[in-house]
Amino acid sequence: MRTQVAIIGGGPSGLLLGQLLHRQGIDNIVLERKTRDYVLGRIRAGILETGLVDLMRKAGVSERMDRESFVHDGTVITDGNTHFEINFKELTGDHVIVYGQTELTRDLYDAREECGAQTVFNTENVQIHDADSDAPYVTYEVDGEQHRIDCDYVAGCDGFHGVSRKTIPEDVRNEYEKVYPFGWLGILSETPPVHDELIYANSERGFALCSMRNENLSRYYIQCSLTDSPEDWSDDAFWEELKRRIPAEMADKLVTGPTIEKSIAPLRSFVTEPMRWGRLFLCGDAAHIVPPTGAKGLNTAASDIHYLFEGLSAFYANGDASGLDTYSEKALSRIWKAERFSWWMTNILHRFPDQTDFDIKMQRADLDFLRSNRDAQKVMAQNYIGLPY
Ligand code: RFL
Ligand code: PHB
Repeated sequence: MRTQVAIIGGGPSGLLLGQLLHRQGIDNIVLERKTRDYVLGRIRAGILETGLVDLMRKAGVSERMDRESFVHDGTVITDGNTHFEINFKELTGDHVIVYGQTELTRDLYDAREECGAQTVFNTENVQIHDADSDAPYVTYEVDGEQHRIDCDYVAGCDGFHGVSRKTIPEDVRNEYEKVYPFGWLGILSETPPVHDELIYANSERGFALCSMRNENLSRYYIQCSLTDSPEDWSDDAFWEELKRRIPAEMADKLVTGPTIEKSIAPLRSFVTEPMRWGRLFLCGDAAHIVPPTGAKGLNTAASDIHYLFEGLSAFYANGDASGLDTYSEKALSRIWKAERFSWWMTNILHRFPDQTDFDIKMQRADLDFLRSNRDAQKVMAQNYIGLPY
């Protein structure tokens, strides 16, 4: 088989790139290790920046998102029993939207099927060959049978555990990592959200987040120990702990009910440099991870896709390779700022096991400054709604 761009990974990064390229008449094949249903079963991000929304529109897949998503003009931050609002709209003129990653991915799969672009599921043993030559190719197996795709470029969109990043030789790769000493226990429940904006809560008992998917679907998280497993937490225990971590007036309004999903995610900051090696380009979680506190994971994946798409479009339109040559530099410059923001949000809102009284005073001072200083709020809002591409 031959294609112009071989895309490894059928998560949001790979699918969005595939759709943008397809609209531009650039042939591509997506290789996905799992099934469509498996990918759609993963409950992940919920907050989309305008940059990602615009890319979905450009890819022609925004119809349902435009209809069903919810605009959020601000967010609430709590410190113990007190709270304050960061009003994105007033501070920046922009907003974020709530639209689940699951729905976004479903829209992209539907569009891909509709336009007849090729996706191969259940691929095993994917290998990228000769990425540092002019003639790269990808091999993989399905049901024990070996296949080969010759291509011009390979987009490594296969997430943190994929093969693409590891294809770059170790002596070329620089990896930067910070692993946090706690996780997030997340639940989904068919209950109305406790508030119409997200609540990021700092409490003595640890962090909590009240998020949502729609008027009757809430997403809540609490900071938990890395040794916990979801089975350790009954629904009642989860709700009780969440109530203790948010201000009493909010806890009183919380509607509880059975959970329909419960999982634990570890928190990590990670960046690999460079994001390009020869004709291989890394995008999204394959190249970088942020702790979810700043809601930046999917949104940084989107900015990578923007830069790569612009580079590939210019190359196929008129042979101009300058966008591809500067891909890694441009993507990383934005990534590091999102890394900083996510790290900062994580630091000011969580309890750390080795935190001293001094550290807690510093956290309080940071929150107090944010509560009372409009410039600090503006910086926070600019980062949250997403830095320009
Ligand atoms: P994905 O989604 O991991 O998709 C990679 C795909 O590649 C496939 N794959 C392979 N395919 C072929 N061959 C191989 N060898 C392969 N190895 C892997 C996988 O099966 C998969 O389908 O990466 P992608 O596309 O870069 O997307 C990144 C986002 O999924 C991720 O950054 C976000 O979910 C992070 N995130 C959030 N991001 C936000 O922007 N806003 C949020 O509110 C937000 N909340 C979250 C989050 C992530 C979370 N978890 C569980 C990590 C909340 C949570 C709890
Ligand atoms: C979510 O709704 O899943 C969500 C929202 C905001 C975050 C992280 C996760 O910062």
